[in-house]
This record gives sequence, C-alpha cells and structure tokens, in this order.
Amino acid sequence: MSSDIAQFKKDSPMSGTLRMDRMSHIWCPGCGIGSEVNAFAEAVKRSGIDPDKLAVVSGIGCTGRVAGYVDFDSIHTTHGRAIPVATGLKLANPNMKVVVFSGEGDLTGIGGNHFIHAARRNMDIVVICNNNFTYGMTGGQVTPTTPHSAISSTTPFGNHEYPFNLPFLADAAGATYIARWTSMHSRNLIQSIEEALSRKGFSFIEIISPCTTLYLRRNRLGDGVDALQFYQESAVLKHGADTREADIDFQGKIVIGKFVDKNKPTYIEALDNRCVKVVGDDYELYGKTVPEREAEEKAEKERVAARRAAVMAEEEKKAKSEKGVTKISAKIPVKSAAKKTTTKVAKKVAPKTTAKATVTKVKVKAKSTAKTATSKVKAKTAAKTVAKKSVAKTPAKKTRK
Ligand SMILES: Cc1ncc(C[n+]2csc(CCOP(=O)(O)OP(=O)(O)O)c2C)c(N)n1
Ligand code: SF4
Ligand SMILES: [Mg+2]
Repeated sequence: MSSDIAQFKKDSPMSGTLRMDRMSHIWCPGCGIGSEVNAFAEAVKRSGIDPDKLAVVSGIGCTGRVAGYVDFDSIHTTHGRAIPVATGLKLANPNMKVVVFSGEGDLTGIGGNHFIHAARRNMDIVVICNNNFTYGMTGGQVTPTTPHSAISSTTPFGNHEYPFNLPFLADAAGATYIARWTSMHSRNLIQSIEEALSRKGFSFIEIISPCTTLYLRRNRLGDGVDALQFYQESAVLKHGADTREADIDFQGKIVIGKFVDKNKPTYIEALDNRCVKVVGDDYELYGKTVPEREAEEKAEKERVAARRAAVMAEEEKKAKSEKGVTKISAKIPVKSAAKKTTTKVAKKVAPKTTAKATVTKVKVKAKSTAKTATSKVKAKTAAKTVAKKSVAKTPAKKTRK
C-alpha cells in the first residue's frame, strides 16, 4: 500500500508542488478550490521560484485547507490572521516569496482590517482569494461578498446587505496589482499568478469560485459544471477596467481581467528610503546595507530567470510532442470513418462495369453520412445544453424575484 502511494506520488505531474500523499483531498465534487490549487502549483512550477524560498499561508475555512496540500513550507493559521502571519514571515525573511491563499470570509470578513492595511503598506506578498460568496466550511452563512438577494443559511429570504467589490476595496486601500478570474479561467489564472509571483508589492488575485454544496445548492444554481458554464457565459474580459465598475450582482456579469498593475515602493523599500534619508548610506537592515541587499536580490532574480527558462524549454518540448499526437488523433477519426464506409460499401456494391460510377456515388453518400452524424451529435449536445440550462436556471429565477 505504501509503495503504491510512493509510486502515485512519483508519477504525478504535480509532485514537488502538491503533497500527493495527502490525496484524496477534502473538497466537495465540483468545488472550485481544487482547480485553483492546480493552477497555483502550475504557476509556481513555471515561475522558476526556488520551492525552498516559497511559503504559503492560509487562514481557516475550506480554502484554508490549501496550506495542507502544497509541498512548500506552509502555515494553516487562525481565522482571519493569514495576512499578519504572512507579513511577519516576510519581515523576518525578506528573501522568501510569501503567498496567502484563503477564502473571502477569512480575508475580508474577520481579516478585513489586516487586508486593507497590508494593501495600504504595499506589503510584498501575493494574496489569492477564493471568493465563493459563502462561509463554506461552517455551513454557508452570508459573507462580505455574498451578492445582494442571494440566499444563505443566515439570509434565508435573500441577502439584504450590500456586498464588497473586492478589486475596488484592494484598489482603494493601495494594492499595486489586482486581477480577477473565475475558477474556469485556468490559463489566465496560471499566467496571473505567475506574474504576481514575479513582481514586488501587494498583489491581489480574486477567483470567483463555486461552492457547490452550499451556495449553488441553496440558490438552486445547479452543479459545478453549470457554474463553469455560467462563468463562461457571463464573464466579461476587461483588462484595466475601472475597479469601481467591478461589482457582482446575483447571477449577473462578472468583469474579469487584470485591473491594476503599478509600481510603488514596497513596505521594506519605503522603510529603507526613509532610514537612508535620516541615517545615511551606512544604514543597515538585516545586517546589510541597501546596496548589499539589492545585489543579493539581483542575483536571486537571475537564478529565478534561469530556472524559469529551463522549465519553459521543457514545457515547450513536451507541448510540441503532445501537439503532434493530438494532431494525428484529431484527424484520424473523421477521415478513417469516411474512408472505412466508402471501402466497405464500394466492395459490396460495385460489380465490374459500373464500378467507377458507383464508387463515386457511394463516396458522396459516405461523406454526407459522416456529416449528418456529426451534425446529429452537435444537435444532441446543443439540445442537452439547452435542457440543462433551463433546468438549472428556471427555478432559480422563480425563487429570486
Ligand atoms: C475566530 C474564529 N471565528 C470563527 C470561526 C469559524 N469559521 C471557521 S471557517 C469560517 C468561514 C470560512 O469562510 P471563508 O473564508 O469564506 O472560506 P470557505 O470555507 O468559504 O472557503 C468560520 C466563520 C473560527 N474558526 N475562528
Ligand atoms: S463546502 Fe463549498 S467551499 Fe467547502 S469544499 Fe464543499 S463546495 Fe468547496
Ligand atoms: Mg468563502
């Protein structure tokens, strides 16, 4: 048994970033947290960051469990205190990349005060917020982001509170990088996390995500697949959007994209600037002068860039070989199916004299049969989708108004 686990761990592409020995995880089927963690692990892999110089901090909640599944140094701290713990880590060891991965309740409810002050100080940490509009772990209570009119265990008649627009909150507080995606936008999310990991300052990434068991079920919004379909239909990509316009209404449009990306001194840089002004160039923090620390930082940046280039080269090589395989397998079914039918029927029907004409006719027939089959499948899928949509949406609309 233990050797099976060892083999599973060895074979997994996520080994080295996720603790495969701790699988299966606790998250419900269809919950968005799993794909987000995968995106995070992929982004770390691609970033070239030395895993020994990365720490993940989570608070309490379903999302808070992320800290237990990553194969880096991590802390599963108390509810709402992920940001202060991350701040302490960063100040104690500024060479560490510190990432907070937590729920919206943890970060902006009980931890709201820490959130705004870390953003205000431009603390050099990455904050990834899984926003599922609910306190998932404790039974689906209303949170600071639950859309107006949505049902939760504490708002059975619909939420009467006005929700936070998190990108706007982060922007107003001073965050220097702000992006929003949904758990369906894996590729954007990977890129965005990678970008946040490579920069300095308070980076905030919000991920809109389905809590299937509590939020979706209670609001009659279907299952995890319905949520992904909804995200696909209602997400509006708007890089650089005014964060004031990124509100989320119940089942309304979701503005996604990178909204803010600006430079300003981080907390430690601002401290340096101030102290150098007062003390002069001999000023030391962590036993080093500012130029000494800057030289160290530059050397580390070069090491990360080299590691990243190696990872990307490996990925490209893999993608090239996979592309070849996909190309062949994508082409084979259509062509071989048509060819097979033609050969079979031609052999059966074609006697000696009319052979040429019959074969041509049959070829046309075979082609159109293949076409009809494809359109039949398409029509079936479309009908299924429509049926599913109406089942998922109609009751929700009825109860909503
Ligand atoms: C000080 C304190 N207050 C309340 C709780 C109960 N509690 C645990 S998790 C949680 C909600 C977490 O919600 P969120 O951060 O949105 O994470 P999710 O479960 O939705 O991923 C609450 C209220 C606690 N553990 N500690
Ligand atoms: S309760 Fe909700 S947030 Fe928690 S694991 Fe289940 S689906 Fe995810
Ligand atoms: Mg939540």
